[in-house]
Amino acid sequence: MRIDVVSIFPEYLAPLRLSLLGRAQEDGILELEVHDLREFTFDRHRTVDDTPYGGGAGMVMKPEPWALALEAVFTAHSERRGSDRQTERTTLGERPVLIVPSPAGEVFTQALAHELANEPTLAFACGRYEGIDERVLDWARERFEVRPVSLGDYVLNGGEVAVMAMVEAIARLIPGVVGNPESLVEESHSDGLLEYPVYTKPSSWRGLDVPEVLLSGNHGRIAKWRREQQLRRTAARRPELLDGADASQFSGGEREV
Ligand code: 6GU
Repeated sequence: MRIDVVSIFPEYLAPLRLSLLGRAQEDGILELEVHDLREFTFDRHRTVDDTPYGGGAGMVMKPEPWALALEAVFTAHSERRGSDRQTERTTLGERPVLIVPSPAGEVFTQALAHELANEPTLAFACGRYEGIDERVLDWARERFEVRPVSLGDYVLNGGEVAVMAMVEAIARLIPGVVGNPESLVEESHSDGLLEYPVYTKPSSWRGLDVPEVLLSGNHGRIAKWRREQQLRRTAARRPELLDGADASQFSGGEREV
């Protein structure tokens, strides 16, 4: 997968070169390019923002640098998707996806991460200040499938931290990025529920014991206990998730994976 990020703070994205994602880049599974929006300005002060029409607090990101930056990204993605098309990985006429991190976007979920992990290319446009001139999104829709996406109901200073979270959630679903694909199956949200609690050695630590069932070696009992823990934890912490979960999956018997 090819991922392009446009930001006025490219250094903010440096941690995406570490750990599993860093390895994926070395292995050629993931290609990550971070672009400095200011490279697409031509004035002495490399200006990327201006005052909002209609008044109000803060500054708004100017459209011109964004158009140039996104054109450069679009060209790279077209070439990539063109070569993918020959190997039938892309459907003709599909626009590349452009994610615009914003607290005013649709909420990022594991389901959306899975959907985006199937794309051959992804672009992210990191806004700062009060946001990007809305016309940039309208203009970009002619080339990209534009999706404003939020991490949740709170406000960050800009899109960079949100992009780190989204890129990590998406990239780890690409085959080969996480060493043991089994670990993707039993984690939180993979079946619509929170994951069960986990323990390791020693079996008794500072007077606290690992639940006896986990030491029993009885795989049926362990699976049942874990399923109950998932339901109990989800009911306590995120009851709204239970409405969407398929209850029949948890009514007994072996867990389906
Ligand atoms: Cl994606 N961006 C910003 N700036 N704030 C957020 C967010 C995104 N998601 C939650 N808060």
